[in-house]
This record gives sequence, structure tokens and C-alpha cells, in this order.
Amino acid sequence: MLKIYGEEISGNCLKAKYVADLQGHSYEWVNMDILHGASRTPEFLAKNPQGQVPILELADGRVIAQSNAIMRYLAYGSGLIPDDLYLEAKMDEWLFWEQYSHEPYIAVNRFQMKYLGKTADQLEPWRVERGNAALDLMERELEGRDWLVKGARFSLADIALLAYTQFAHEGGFSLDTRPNVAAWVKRCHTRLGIS
Ligand SMILES: N[C@@H](CCC(=O)N[C@@H](CS)C(=O)NCC(=O)O)C(=O)O
Repeated sequence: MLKIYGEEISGNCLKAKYVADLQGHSYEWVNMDILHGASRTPEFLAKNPQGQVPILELADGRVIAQSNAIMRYLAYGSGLIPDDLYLEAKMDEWLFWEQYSHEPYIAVNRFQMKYLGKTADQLEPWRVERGNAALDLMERELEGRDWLVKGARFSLADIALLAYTQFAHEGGFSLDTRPNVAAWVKRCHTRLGIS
């Protein structure tokens, strides 16, 4: 059976859970107390030398790290990955963008406020600025369309970006002035059957 090692406070781990659930995979969820070093033990480092969750462990013991790689594995051959090569590459654009230009600002600020107890004025201003720029870009891109990949249906791009955008308020960001993003978050929740 598949095993997902993760922690539900982590949007990166939720990506793996959302896709596994949507695809109807049977899997065991192995809960990892990452706030207390569970991903840094010698046993876990033997599975993933990167020392981070999520990881997906296949039935034969092989391991895949990195949330977006895990999503791609779990969604292989499904409608969550566009079957048109150009659209698939556009989906990948969003996955890479999420890891470099969204998650390091939205997720990190959320972590600092929600789990380290910082207040909004203790956040690094450049990180706040870049997080706002990421949300503004999404707001513009979602104008007049339902899903992030233009010309495609709901895809892994939406799940990857939902992961932390849905918690942006916990990092001091607001969706009140970003109606396209707020409506898209609701659409994603409906599509995933979560609230
Ligand atoms: N790029 C990685 C990031 C993984 C990551 O940052 N994991 C965090 C939780 S969101 C973690 O394991 N933190 C615990 C640690 O670093 O010790 C991915 O997308 O999977």
C-alpha cells in the first residue's frame, strides 16, 4: 500500500492528500510532527535525505519527495494533467512558479505568524511585498476564467496554488481585495469536496 508521510498543517502535504483522495488511491497517512523534528530523525532521513515532508512511499519501498512531483505521480494519466502537451507544460509553469514565487512568501509568512507567533509588523517587508505580488498576479490571471491554466480544466496547477492561497489570511495577506482569487478558492474547495 502507498504511504504518505505528512502533516496537515502543511499545504505542501495537503497537496498530496488532496490528489490521493481525489484519485481514490488507497494509502496510509503517516502523521509527522514536523514542529518537533520528526522529519529530521535518522530513520526519516534514510527515506528522504532532504529532511522534509511530504514524501510518498510506494508499496515496494521506493520514495518520492517534493509535493509537486508526488502530485504528478498520483495523478498520472488522469484529467488533472492536461493531455495536450502545451497545456501540460503550462500547468508545469504554475507548479514551478508556485515553488519559487508563491510558497516562499505566502507559506513562510503564515508559518511565522501562525506557528512562531510573530505579528504582521514583525514580518520581513520584502517577503510581504513578494507575497502580495504573487496574489496580484493570480488575481489578474483568473480574470474571466475558472482555472489557472488558460484553456484547460481544473488541474494540478489549481491544487498546487490552492495549498497555501487558502491560508493566505493566516500569513497576514488578504483576499478581500482579490475577488477572482477568493472565488477560485471556493471553486477549488467545491471541486475537491472540502470546505
Ligand atoms: N519543496 C518542498 C518543500 C517541503 C517543505 O518545506 N516541507 C516542510 C513542511 S511544509 C517540512 O518538512 N518542514 C520540516 C523541516 O524542514 O524540518 C515540497 O514542495 O515538498
